[in-house]
Amino acid sequence: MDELIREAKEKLIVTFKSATDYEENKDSMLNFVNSEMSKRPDVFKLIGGNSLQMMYDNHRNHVNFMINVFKYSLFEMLVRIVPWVYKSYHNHDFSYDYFPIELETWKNAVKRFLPEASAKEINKTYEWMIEKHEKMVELSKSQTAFITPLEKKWGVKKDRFLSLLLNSDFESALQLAERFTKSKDEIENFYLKIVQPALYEIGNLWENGKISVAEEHLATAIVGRIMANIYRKFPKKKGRLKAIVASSPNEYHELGGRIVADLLEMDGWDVHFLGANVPSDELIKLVKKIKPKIIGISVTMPFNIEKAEVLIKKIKGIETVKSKIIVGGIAFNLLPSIYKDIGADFWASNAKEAVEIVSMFKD
Ligand code: B12
Repeated sequence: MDELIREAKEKLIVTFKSATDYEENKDSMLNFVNSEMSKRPDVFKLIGGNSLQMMYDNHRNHVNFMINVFKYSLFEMLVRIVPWVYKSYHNHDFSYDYFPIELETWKNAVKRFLPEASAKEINKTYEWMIEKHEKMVELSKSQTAFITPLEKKWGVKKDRFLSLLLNSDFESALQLAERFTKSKDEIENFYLKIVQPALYEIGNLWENGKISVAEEHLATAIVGRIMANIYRKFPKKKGRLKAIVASSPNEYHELGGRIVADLLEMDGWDVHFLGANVPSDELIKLVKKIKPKIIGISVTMPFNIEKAEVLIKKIKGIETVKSKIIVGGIAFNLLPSIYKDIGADFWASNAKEAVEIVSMFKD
């Protein structure tokens, strides 16, 4: 992995002009790739028993992810994410052969729709990815998923909570939560040492094809209900310490941001938590209205980093508001330094760290 990262960073260079050309032609390329791939007589051999829609979704995620890779030179992230993509799609019935064919089709799309010089530059990356196909297959087999190292006592509690989620046993999961959330510190531990690692494991089980999307949704819904119960327990302060926490546009993961929002609120902040996929313009209106001291933006999927950047630029452009922006979520945990490139003021790897960082703005 390290060797590949070094090689990718050294060899793959994309200028701003080529990255912009790629982004501007994204829809034409996407339509082309969808159409070419679905016309293939062997398409269902390549994508297994899945629907064409699942392949189209993958292509949309691909183009959005590559926009981020080219714009911010995220070649390290590319090397880290590709084996994961191979692994999770292969575990959901896609053939490994699908990937080089798909990449070759993207290469053709780039050649067809981009100006010659940009196409040449961008296609160096696609050629490199095709060349490294076997290596990526190998890496995808040894990829370790999202594992949180925990002390034994927390590991036991997390396992118990996880099994209740998997059995869809809301009542027992709520009882467990009630037992471990009697104080501020306990609530923090419950979220960071039980809920978060349990959800990461739910994701691993889905990635490995061991549970269905429905079971993953059920588990998430139970966690949402439990969080609502815990939220009612702690006193809320209204006042000058205003904060907004939201997931970026197109970001459907909201529980991480919600934990950040709740821990901030327990720490005395007056938090407006907006949840998933918040449209930029609506967020801007709220920022102008309440003028928060801090704004937290959550991004899980690397393909949404660019959306977060656009949002941050809009917020920083408001003359009447001087909010500090802190970002977090799995996308940044994979490559923390990117937060500076997109104009954020701070990054925190988890909710506890987020509370500590922004506490300097409490006075
Ligand atoms: C539940 C879930 C969903 C739900 C989300 C529902 C909801 N209401 O939130 C739904 C079904 C919508 C979903 C969709 C998808 N998901 Co999903 N999902 C998950 C899952 C299982 C749990 C997410 C979660 O809540 N984690 C727990 C929270 C507490 O952890 P956290 O987000 O990291 O948050 C902490 C820190 O990161 C930080 N933090 C988070 N936000 C912020 C914000 C600020 C300001 C700060 C300072 C800090 C901070 O503090 C938090 C608390 O400590 C994860 C597994 C995982 N590893 O997380 C997969 C996972 C994230 N999903 C994944 C994928 C692939 C997808 C989809 C692309 C699936 C698909 N094929 O459609 C879509 C993408 C949709 C989109 N456009 O966003 C992958 C991502 C892989 C990758 N390498 O990037 C994961 C990792 C699963 C896996 N193992 O493969 N998903």
